[in-house]
Amino acid sequence: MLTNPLTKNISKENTAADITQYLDNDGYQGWRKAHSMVPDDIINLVKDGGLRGRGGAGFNTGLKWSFVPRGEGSPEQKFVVCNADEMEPGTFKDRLLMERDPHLLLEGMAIAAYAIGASIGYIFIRGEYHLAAERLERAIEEAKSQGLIGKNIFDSDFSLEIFVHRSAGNYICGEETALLNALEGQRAIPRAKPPFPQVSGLWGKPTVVNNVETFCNIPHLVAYGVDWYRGLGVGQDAGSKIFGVSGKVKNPGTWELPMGTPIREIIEQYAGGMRDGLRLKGFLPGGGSTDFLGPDHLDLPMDYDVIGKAGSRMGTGTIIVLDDKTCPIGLVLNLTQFFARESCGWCTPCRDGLPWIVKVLQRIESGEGLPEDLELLHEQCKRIAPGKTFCALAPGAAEPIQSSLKLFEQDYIDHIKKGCCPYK
Ligand code: L3W
Repeated sequence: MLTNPLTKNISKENTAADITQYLDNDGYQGWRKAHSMVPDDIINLVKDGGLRGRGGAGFNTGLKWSFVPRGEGSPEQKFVVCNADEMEPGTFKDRLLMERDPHLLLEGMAIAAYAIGASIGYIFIRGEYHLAAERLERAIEEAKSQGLIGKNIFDSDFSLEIFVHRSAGNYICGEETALLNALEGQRAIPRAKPPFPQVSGLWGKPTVVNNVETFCNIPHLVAYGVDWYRGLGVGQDAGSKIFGVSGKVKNPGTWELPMGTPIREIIEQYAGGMRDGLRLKGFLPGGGSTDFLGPDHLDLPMDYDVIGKAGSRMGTGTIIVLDDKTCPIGLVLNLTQFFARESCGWCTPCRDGLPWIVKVLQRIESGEGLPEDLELLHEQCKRIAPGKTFCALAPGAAEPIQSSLKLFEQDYIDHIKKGCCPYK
């Protein structure tokens, strides 16, 4: 039975699946099957499959779809939106899917649109992803020419148009409500939730926003069913996942593996372990806005709740490895500079708090830190904790800072005591 549904069309030889290759490899079978089903049954199937959002938060996808109002009195116009604004530091999994197998994403979006009754879909894609955008635009034309999207699909009264929208930039556009504002041509600032987009989203209409990889899980889940899908995972969570590793490992990259794959296996077996002469000092399990874990956590399975209980988040599942010859404060400074730059400026703790943290980290890194700076950093992290800001950007930025203060406290102290960066 198929174990790599996300990457089965991706190989070294196959640089991008066109529609002929895609159809020859059972492409659009999930969509054909879904179209013969009652929409509520599709939503229940996705819910029971246990698919959790792959954009970072891990919310149950079918549950999200079930919040869209249906039946009499519900708005006629609904939207399905793909969050393809992949900008999380260290994260490069959606790019692979869009560049190499664009029809898989379109098929997943078509099923989602049919399930919630949407007739328009948007792919909101990071501006720098030129190749992915071009391949998606080509794939949309191919799918239209085969009657798989467009008007009166499979001779039914269901029609669906999908558009690629290139982002003008900024990480905050990956926050789903800022993304919707950006799509509407407004300033990309987050909206208050509730109401959630499923009820009031694009132009105030019910809208489902899912990440690229989340949509890509849908076609095979529908085609092969809940038991098969759940069986793909080897831990608590269902399905497979594109995991990745960056940092000073021998073989950085991405691999489709079962949910629940142990971290050690991903880093040592797939990423080839640390480069010669280096030791693993810690790692961020799922992108730059997650808490550091240490070598003691290497045997944990990559499952959302397990990583959550260990004090971090699985996030995007793309691990950033820190070695013992790289300055942890330099790494944290680099990440914080990114988040400070990408803040939309809407709320004060994020707009002013992150640049302040950058200043403190800079002076510690350059050897001009003061003993009281550690307490100051702890305080600042509390001021951008969840609930203190308008969206998850600043609380996410705080995660590597606060965890580095715990795990690598001695490094901070050494910088301050020695008056220089001991790694240089
Ligand atoms: C209805 C409720 N819906 C939650 C939905 C919500 C959203 C999803 C997750 O992002 C991390 C952040 C970044 N009724 C609901 C509900 N939902 N409760 O579930 O929601 P939430 O609030 O847990 O997380 P979030 O603030 O959306 C949390 C990262 O995700 N992030 C995402 C970026 C993704 C991309 C991408 O896919 N390309 O850029 C943005 O901030 O790491 O820490 O859909 O509506 N009671």
